[in-house]
Amino acid sequence: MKVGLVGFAGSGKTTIFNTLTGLTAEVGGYGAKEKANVGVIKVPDDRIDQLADLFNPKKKTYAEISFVDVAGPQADDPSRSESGLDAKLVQHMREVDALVHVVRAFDNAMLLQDADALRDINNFDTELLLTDLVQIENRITRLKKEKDSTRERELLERLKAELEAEHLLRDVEISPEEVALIAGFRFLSLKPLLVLLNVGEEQAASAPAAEVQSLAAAKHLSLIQMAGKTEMEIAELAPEEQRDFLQDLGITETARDRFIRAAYRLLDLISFLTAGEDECRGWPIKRGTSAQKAAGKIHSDIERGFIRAEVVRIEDLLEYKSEARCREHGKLKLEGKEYAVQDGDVIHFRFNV
Ligand SMILES: Nc1nc2c(ncn2[C@@H]2O[C@H](COP(=O)(O)OP(=O)(O)OP(=O)(O)O)[C@@H](O)[C@H]2O)c(=O)[nH]1
Ligand SMILES: [Mg+2]
Repeated sequence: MKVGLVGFAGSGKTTIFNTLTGLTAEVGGYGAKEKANVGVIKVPDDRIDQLADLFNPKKKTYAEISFVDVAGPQADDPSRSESGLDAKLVQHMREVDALVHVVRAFDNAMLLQDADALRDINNFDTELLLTDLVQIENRITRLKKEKDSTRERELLERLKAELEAEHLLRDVEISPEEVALIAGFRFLSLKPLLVLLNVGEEQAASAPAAEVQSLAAAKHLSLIQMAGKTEMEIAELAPEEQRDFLQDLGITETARDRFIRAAYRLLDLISFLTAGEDECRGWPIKRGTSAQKAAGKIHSDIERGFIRAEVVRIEDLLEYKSEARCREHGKLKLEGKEYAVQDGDVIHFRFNV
């Protein structure tokens, strides 16, 4: 899963990037377009460790989340509305599966404007919307020149009207076939978006402000709150020390763990597992993914030659200690292509080569 940390200059993207990745990229650039920060984390999963205790594999492989953090536009730059978002920033945003909008909710004397989460959430969404609108208009002009009046043009005209009515594409009803038709555009306002409120230390353990919660609810946005700077300092400590500092703040879970849960919820991800002497591994997939499609995560050959999935529940495998004993106790199920894979299924795929 690839996530982009986006938002206005000085909102704390690089600070959050450091908190989540444990890296030490330089903060305080204030919109200076230095190169993007890139980092990867492994998603902790006890179930992989438990399987590894059973199978003694050569390697354990956890799911990964990769982050890209690019300097943001100035929140108070009046020329921005004409020039739009920086092309390089847009390019980075196109490539990710989800956007995390880091919103400044702490005061900072270096910045002219006071913190105003509602303003920034609305303004950033408008930037996404305008970027999509320009892209759609360019494409429609092109199709008109080619005297093209296909399904694509009809759909783009409809989406254009929605954007002009200030509806973000993520809020517009688009059928799966239509989604496939426009997938190549990688529209920004269609991407799942998580709002990350970056607050001062004194609010580290409190819930997001009521008015921000209402806005998020009205806009169907997921919301998470973090005291970025404090949690970055904590993330730099040894794990044993981290717990004490978090407890003092009234927080029970690290910023990273909270973030991972929010990201999985946002993208509606679950994990199935594979286990053997070579490797024990977790595979994130969207909830409801069919067994055949899930097989494709491992290798396209397995998807193509899919015969069946042999499925045991992780609890049963841990209890009976082997697939053979699970089979003896009726705990191994044979499932076909269409089976909707469940979180915690341990799967062995049978396929033709
Ligand atoms: N008080 C406080 N300061 C913070 C917090 N998060 C970031 N800062 C400070 O705000 C300034 C900007 O933080 P950055 O993480 O560099 O912001 P950014 O979003 O990466 O900014 P650009 O890359 O310039 O777009 C730095 O001086 C940080 O130390 C926070 O939660 N509380
Ligand atoms: Mg930065």
